[in-house]
Amino acid sequence: MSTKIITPVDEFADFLPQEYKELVARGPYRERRSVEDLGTFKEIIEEHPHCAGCGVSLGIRLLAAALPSPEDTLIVGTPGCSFFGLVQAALNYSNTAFGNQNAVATGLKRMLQIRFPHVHKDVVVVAGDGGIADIGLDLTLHSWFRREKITTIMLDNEVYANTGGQESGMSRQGQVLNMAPQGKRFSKIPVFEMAKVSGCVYGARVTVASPRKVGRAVRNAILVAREFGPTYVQIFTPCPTNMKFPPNQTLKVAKEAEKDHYTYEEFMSAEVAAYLARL
Ligand SMILES: Cc1ncc(C[n+]2csc(CCOP(=O)(O)OP(=O)(O)O)c2C)c(N)n1
Ligand SMILES: [Mg+2]
Repeated sequence: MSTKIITPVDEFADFLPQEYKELVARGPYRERRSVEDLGTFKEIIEEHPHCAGCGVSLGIRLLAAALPSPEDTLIVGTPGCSFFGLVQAALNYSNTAFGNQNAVATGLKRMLQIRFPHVHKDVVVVAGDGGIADIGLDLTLHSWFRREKITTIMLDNEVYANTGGQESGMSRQGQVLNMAPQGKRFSKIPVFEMAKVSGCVYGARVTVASPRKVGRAVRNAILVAREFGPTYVQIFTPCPTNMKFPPNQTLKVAKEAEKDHYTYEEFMSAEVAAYLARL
C-alpha cells in the first residue's frame, strides 16, 4: 500500500506494458487529485468492461478521484458490477465473498492500525445496493454499531444489475425489472436513515449528476472515519441496461432523481461538524 508497489525496478522497467508505465508516470498517486482533475491523469489500467452509460463506472471514477490518500487506501468490494471497474482502477483493491465486505474491512482496518500506527491507512468499502442493503446488511450494521473506523460507499443502481435484473432492497416500490415482472412490492430500505441511528458519525446521499458533491462527500467521509468512526456515502448510479433508458441519459435520470427520491442530504455529529470546519 504505497507507491513502492507500483514502481518498477530499473532493470524491469523496459519490459512493462505501455499502459502500466503510464500508470506509474501519470497515475493518481503523486499529487493530490480531485474530481476537477478527472481526465488529466491515468485512472485505470485498461478500458473497463462496464456497459455504455453505466452509472456505477462513473461513481467509481468520481470516488477514486476524491480519495485523500490513494496510495494509502484499501478499497474492499464484493461481487457486483463495481467489481469490473475497481479491479482495473489504479487502486489497492480486495474483493470478498458476497456480503462480507464490512466484516473483512473491519479486520483489515484493525490490522493496518497495528502494523502502521503512525500512518492513516484508509479502508473504504465500495459495493452495490444488493451487497450492502440485502446480503451484507447485518455485517454492515454491526460494523457501524461497533464504531469501526471505516467508510462504506454504496453504489446504488436500485437493482441486482450484475446478475440480470433481480429486485434489491433498494429498488423502488412498483419498479418492474427483468426478474421482477410484477413490480417490487415494498419501498426502498432506508439504509441512509439506518446509518444515522446505527453509529455513523457522517453520512451523505448524492447522485452522479453532482460530481463535486460526490467528491466532497467521499473526502469528508474518509477524513472523518480516520478520527471518529464509521461513515457512509450513498451514491445513486443509474443503470441504463436494466432500467432500459438510453445510455446517454444517465446524468439526466440522476439529475431528475435529485428532485424526487434522491435529494441531497448530509448528516454529521456536532464534533464532526467542528472538525470539518477546522480543515
Ligand atoms: C453468496 C453469493 N450469492 C449470490 C451471488 C451472485 N451475485 C453476484 S453479483 C449479485 C448482485 C449484485 O447486486 P448489487 O450488489 O446491487 O451490485 P450491482 O451488480 O447492481 O452493481 C449477485 C446476486 C454471489 N456472487 N455470491
Ligand atoms: Mg445494484
